[in-house]
Formats: sequence, C-alpha cells, structure tokens
Amino acid sequence: MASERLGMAALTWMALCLAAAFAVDRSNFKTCEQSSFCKRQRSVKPGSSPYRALLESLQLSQDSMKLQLVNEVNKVPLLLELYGLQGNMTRIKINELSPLRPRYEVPDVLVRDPPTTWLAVMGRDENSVELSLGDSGHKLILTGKPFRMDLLQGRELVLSINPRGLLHFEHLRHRKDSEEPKESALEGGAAGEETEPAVPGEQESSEKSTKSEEVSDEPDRAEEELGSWEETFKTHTDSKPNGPTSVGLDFSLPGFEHVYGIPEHADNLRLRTTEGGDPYRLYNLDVFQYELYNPMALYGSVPLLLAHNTQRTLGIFWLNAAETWVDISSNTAGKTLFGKMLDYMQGGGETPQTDVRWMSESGIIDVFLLLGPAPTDVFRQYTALTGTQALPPLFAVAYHQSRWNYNDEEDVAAVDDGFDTNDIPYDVIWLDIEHTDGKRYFTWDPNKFPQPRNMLGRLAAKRRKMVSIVDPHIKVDSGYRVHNEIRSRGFYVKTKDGSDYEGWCWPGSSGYPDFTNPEMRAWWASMFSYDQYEASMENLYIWNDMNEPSVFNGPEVTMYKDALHQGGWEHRDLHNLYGFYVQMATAQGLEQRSGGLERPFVLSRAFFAGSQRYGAVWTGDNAAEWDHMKISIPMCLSLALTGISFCGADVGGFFKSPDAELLVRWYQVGAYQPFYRTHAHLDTVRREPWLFGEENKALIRAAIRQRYALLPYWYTTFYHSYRSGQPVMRPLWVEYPDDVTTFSIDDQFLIGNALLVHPVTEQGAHGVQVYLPGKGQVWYDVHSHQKHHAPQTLYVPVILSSIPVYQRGGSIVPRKERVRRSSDCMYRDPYTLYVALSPQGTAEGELFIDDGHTYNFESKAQYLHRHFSFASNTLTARSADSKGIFESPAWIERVVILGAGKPAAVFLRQPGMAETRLDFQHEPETSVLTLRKPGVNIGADWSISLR
Ligand code: MIG
Repeated sequence: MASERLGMAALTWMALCLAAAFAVDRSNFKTCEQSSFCKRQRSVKPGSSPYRALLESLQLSQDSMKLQLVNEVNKVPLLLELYGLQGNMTRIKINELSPLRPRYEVPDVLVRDPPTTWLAVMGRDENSVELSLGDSGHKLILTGKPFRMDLLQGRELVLSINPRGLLHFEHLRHRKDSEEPKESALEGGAAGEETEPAVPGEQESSEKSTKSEEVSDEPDRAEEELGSWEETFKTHTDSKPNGPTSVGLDFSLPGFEHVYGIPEHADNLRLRTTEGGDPYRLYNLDVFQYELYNPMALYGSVPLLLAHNTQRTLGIFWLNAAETWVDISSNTAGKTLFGKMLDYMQGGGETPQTDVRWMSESGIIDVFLLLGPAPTDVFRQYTALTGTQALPPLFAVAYHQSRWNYNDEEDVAAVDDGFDTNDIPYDVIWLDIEHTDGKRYFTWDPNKFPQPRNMLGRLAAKRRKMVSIVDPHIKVDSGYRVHNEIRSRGFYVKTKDGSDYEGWCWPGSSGYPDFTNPEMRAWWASMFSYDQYEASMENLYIWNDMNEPSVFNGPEVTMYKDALHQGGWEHRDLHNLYGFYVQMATAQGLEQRSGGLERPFVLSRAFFAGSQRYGAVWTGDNAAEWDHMKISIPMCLSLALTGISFCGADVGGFFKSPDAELLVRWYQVGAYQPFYRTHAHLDTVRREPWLFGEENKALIRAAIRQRYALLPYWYTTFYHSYRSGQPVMRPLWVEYPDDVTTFSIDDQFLIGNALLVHPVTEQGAHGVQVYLPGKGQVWYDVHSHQKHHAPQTLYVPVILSSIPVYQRGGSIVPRKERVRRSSDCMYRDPYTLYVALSPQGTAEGELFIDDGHTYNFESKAQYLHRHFSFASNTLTARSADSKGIFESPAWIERVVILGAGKPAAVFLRQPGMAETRLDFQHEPETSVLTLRKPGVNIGADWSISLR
C-alpha cells in the first residue's frame, strides 16, 4: 500500500512538472529509425523489385486468382491472392506460401466475407497477364518480372502496385545462431487459421520454380544487426521470438495530389509528404501532451487512405493491426528543374503523382482497393467492409458535461442543478476514475458516492443520464472480485513466459484482460448486467479510456509486444485492435443488460477500422490552446472519412485552463461537431458554464441551445450515416468533388449536405474568410437569413457571439426551437422546417424519428422517415420510406422559407380534407416567408402551396 501511494504521488508530481512545460516528451516514443522493422523496410530503396511473379503458377477460379511470387534473392515463395469484390473493390492478399507458423490475419473487423465477383484472364504473354475484374470495367495487368500490378479503367491507369519495387516480405525463419530451432509459443496454440495449401500449378514449371530451388534461410547480416531478433528501446527489451516478420508494399496513384485519412494524427486534413521526415505512424498510444502538426502516433488507428482528384476518389484499406508506418511522397513536388524539363521535352507534361508505402511489423498483406469513383462510392465501399456508424441514442448526440472529476454526490447534484438555475440544457454528467473505490472499476467510492442509485434516480427524474468510466486495467488485488474472476478464468493477457502480465496503471499493479478472447468479451459484457455492476441503472452509460492499452511502465507507455494473447498470438500482431475489442465488449454488455432492446452508448479513446459500430471516440488529452481547438476540425474530419463519424474533442481543452474567450469559442466549435462534451484535467480550475460571468454564460448557453435546436437534423444525419455509410461531418470536397479550392480546406466543414460551418478559431478575431462552394448555388446565413452567391470567399465580420453557419439553398433542415432541460424533454416538442430555396426555387430535406433509444427502428421498423420537397411553389411532405411505421406526438409549428417572394395566399392541403388557409408573414428585406401553425402531425402527408 505504502509503495503504491508513493508510486502514484511520484506520477502526479511528474505529470505536474511536465504540464508546466507542455510538450510531448518525444524520447518516450520511437521514430522510424528506432523501430527496427521500419528502419529495415525503409532501407529497401526504390528500384527493380527482387520479386518475380510465377505466371505459370496462376490459378483462376470463378472469383479469385492465385499465383506464386518468389523473392529471387532468398527464393522464399509467397502466395498472392486476388479477389474481385462486388461494388467496385479489389482485394489483394499476400502471405508466405508455406509459413513456418500461421501469420496473423485480422479477425472481426470485416462485417462479412466480402461478396466476390467474377475474374477472367483476357490476355497473356510471356511476362504479363491481363485480367478483367468483374463488371466494374477495371482491368489489372500483372507483370511477372519484376513483379508489379497496374490497375486500369479503360486505358486510364488508376493505380499501380509495387511500381517502385518496395514489396518486402520478411518470411518466418529459424534463428540461425540458436542450436535448435526455437519452439514457438504459437506451436500447439490452436491458432485457428488455416495455412494455405501450396498452389499445385502446372506441375513441371511449378516444380522448377519453387520446389527444386533451395529456400535460403541465410540470415541477412544487415537484418541481424537491425534488431531482428531482439530490440531494445530505452529500458525495455522486446524478445522477438519470431524474429523479423514485417511486410511492406508500395502503391502509386497517378494524377492524385491530395490524399487523406490514416488517422489518428494531430495534423491537417490533407496528408503531407513524409520525405525527409518520419512516416505517419499507426500504433495506438497514450501520448502525454501530444503536439500538433506531426505524424506521431496517437490513441487510435484506421489504416485507410483516401485519394481524391477532380475525376475520381479511391481508397486503399490496409487491413493489418500491427504497428504500421505510412510513407507518402509526391513525385512532382520533389522533382528537380532538370527532371521537369525532361518531362516537358518528352512531351509527357506533368502528371502529378502520389506514392504511398505501407509497412507493418507482422501479419500479412491484406489490402482492399476501393475504386470509387465518387467520394460517396468510397464511403459505401469501405462501410460495406467494416460497417457503418451505429445510430447513437438521441441523448448521446446532445451536450455532455464532464470533468476529472465530479467529486461526490453533492457535487454532481450541484452541477446538475446549476444547469437548471442557469437555464442551460444538458443531457449527461460524467464520472471519471475518482468515483471508484480505489480505481476498481465497477465499484463506487463508499465515502464520496455512498448512494449511487439515488444519484442516478435523481438524474433520471430530470430525464438525464450519467456516464461512468470503466478502464481495461484491472487492479491486482485478491480482495477485488473482478480481478479474481478474470484471473481464475485465465482471461488475463500473458507474458511471454506464460504468467499473467502485470503493468502499472492508475490502480497500481494491474492485469489486462485479453479482449481478443471471445469468452473474455462475453464475460466482460455480463459484468454490465444490473445485478453485476452494483447500483447501475438504465440511465448509466460507459466510457472506456486507456484502452490503447496504456501501461505507465511499459515500452512507449503500452504493452510489451511479446506479451501473449489467446491462441498464442503476440501482442505485436494485434496491438491496434485491443481498444476496438474493449469497446466492442462494453457495447455488447450495455446491449445485453436490456435484453438486446436498448442501443448502447460507449465512448472509447482507442479505436481501429470498424470501431464506428460500437460508439463514439474522442481525440484524447488535448490542451486549452487555440491551436488545439482548431485541430479538432481536421482530426474529426479524418476520422469521418475513415468511417468513424461520432467524434469530438474535449471542449475547453483537457490540460490547462482556458480563458473565457477560448472557452466560449470552444463551446461554439463543439456545438457543431458530432460528439459534444466538455472535459477537463483534475488539476484545472472549475469551468462550468456559469463560472465566467453573465455575458460569457449567455454566450455558452446560446451555443448549447443552437445544438439542441438542431438535434433533429443531427439525428437524421446520423441515421443517414448508419444507413449509407456517408460521414456526418464532411470536408467540403466530399460534396464539391470537382472544386479544387475545397481540397485543402480544413477550417470549415459540412454537417450532412445542408449546413456549412466555419467556426471562429482565432483569438481576438474580427472576421473570418468563409468559402462558399457550388457554382450557381446560394447559401443562407442561418442567423441573419442573408443570402450569398457561390462560389465565393466571403469576409464575415464576427463578434463574440458569432458562429458562422450557412444553409445550402436547395435544402430543408428540421429544428426544434423550444428550450428544454434535456433532449428527452423535447420528445413531444413541435418542429420548425427551414426551407432554403435554390436559385431555381427548389429544396429538399429529410427527417428521421424513432423512440430515440431502442433497436425497434431496426427490428420492428418503428420509425418515421419523412421527405420534404419544395418545387413549383409547393412544399410537400411524404414518406421517404414507407416501411417505417411510428406514431410521433410532435407536430409542425412553423415553416420558414428562405429566399421566398411574398405570396398572395398560402393553402394547406391534406388528403381527404378541405384546403385551409395559413397565416403567414413576409419580410421583404430578407425574403423570409414564415408560415404559422400548419399544425400538421409530423407523420402526416400534406402539401402547402404559395399562390
Ligand atoms: O492518464 O481518467 O484521456 O480524459 O480524464 C489519464 C483520467 C487518464 C485520460 C483521459 C482523460 C481522463 C483521464 N485519463
């Protein structure tokens, strides 16, 4: 006990000292140079590939092609598999033909075996094969020696694979200097993966090419030196029993200058070239006081890169959960003048091109080419593979109040009341780690939270919720039931020697449950049932932090790579999946506690491809600085592009204390981002919205109220995301794909396709430059209703209350404008429709409504999906999806038409009823027509005509 106290005190002290300096301690994290596989991979230079495709080994089945590759230096044969996938995708897998042991293939990320389409050989010569990929119109030319593949549409080259010859596949081998081949931990470990049988091929040639030649296991001296069998970083040694296992491959994208994705990095939306610096790193890490504008790894990883130009959008999804680095280079940016002249003289013109190189520490190469061609297609393709955003419960889209920590039940009650006395809506109050009994998750501190059930009940009475934190590090304490159960069931991650792995974290010595084990996940899920999690109630939801996993005394603040998971897999193989599984198991727990009826809400810090299926993520420990607020936009946009729409940043900044101006501005930014939660470090001064004087309180209240008024639109946009995979928060280029001006914009964004937001992110700003896209389109300022023509860059003067938001002419946005305590209290409230007319006098929009919290919309089609359209002076409401049936008590209290002339009269028509006249009011200066009290139920069909 005493030593634990000391440890914690030392940690806090360290944290405080570092906080004063505020800069990431880079020496805690590896550079590519310090990551032996990255260094080895990067030391492979562009040139002729040592790999040859054995064309004579080609085997074609209806939907796949298999072929052997051989490295002509070491003679190790690889197996290449190629699948044409339905929906304009291609999958390429490369593994060893017969690895010593199975190599890890990422499970549970793909939602299904992707349906395939046909493949056919269209032509062949002695060094190449031409394949047609299904009905997509794409073909693939595979060159034997040196091995490369070129994907074409018609005569246009879309993308090349291995064009620079950087394919580098480190085969599994025995360590040469050991007397006997090492017994692998995997052997006998029921890895469960099938090894590919050898491709029989045409017997004669196949024998000649692979069997007759000796596979050379000669250790490459350079590899030995570069930490292939053991690697030390700072005080930590990685034992690497399997030796070098990394895989790398390059792609080139002719005609592309803009690439995006591969979150999580604290950087701009548009990726930069990594020449001369480190590659972008994907390795889920708890980075203390992360710095901005660099490629260092952060808490989560999605190995999906998007490329976009005016002609097409495509994606490269590299399905590998090991530590991964991505190099990006541009072959025009770096070109010398001489090179450019040469291009010119050869008449080649300048085709800009982006080259991308992926390098992963283990596993196989499993890559999906998402061939678009439109941005919407790429989103559909990616989410067909990994799933769409789970539809959040409505309250989760509202405003959340958090800090580390709300101290006790009295504190919670006081903050909760504070929102009422100050007339500010809020839905959820959060409890951080201090609410537990000594950092034992699933428990309550008996002194500070003696009656959690009362506290939750009090919140429920106000129709509000609570979120408590449940981290994946479990206190090693024989008096703690959770620990005892996990240990006795053998559910902890093991060390390389087979004992329970222990690391240092908040509770002191901690075990880490093996979330990759489905039995462990099932047990974990059962812990959330009402009888297991003491005092938990229906309005208690969960937050998973530290699930990279964070280990204070581990290498790079995480787990040893040679730690062992179920099936004998090394942590190395699946590190980036750990957090994904924690959130998955927790979400399943919340679902199960209600018998599968209620939708869960789980916030996670770590994530991987597919995490969108389990809840929300946030950008971790940012700081109360203007730049941190600003970077939340590209950080969430990058996540949105890679499937994870439900993203937010700590409003106000986690470390340090914001001044009133920054706090107000951050409330304004957050009001227009998908996950809206304020949060703060333990050591910061209190910052509830009413602590900064009347004026600032009013500004914060106004921002939060704007969020609540737009909840119907947010929820509908989330529903659309759930249904079709389209991001909720969008970069402009997604909607204006042929407008080059939009390609690098990341200080403004769209919500759905109707609202454009350019929040104020500069201190002391007097104005912002807003780019309004869309040739021949118009945008309306949502506050003044002033109309602006597009495209143009508009200078907008701002004051402290300004949040520049524009509604696209041609859209209809539903709002609820009555102020309530929480989103749940708005359930019966009436709607106002904002109809923003296009220059052609048309508009369209949708509204999705259900009970806001169950799966009945899915299982019983209990929903309303309404469609509104305006044309020929008539606004029409009909069903967008007649399958959905739901009764809503809400009606329409107002229709506001922006850009309208003054009618002589306005009539409401409903089926089977006589026409009625509606009151209206027209403002000539702003061309705003307000129709009063149509009074129709939101589920009804009707039309309103202006005459
Ligand atoms: O090492 O639970 O990012 O939101 O308040 C810090 C305490 C642990 C990190 C999270 C932060 C949370 C804090 N946690």
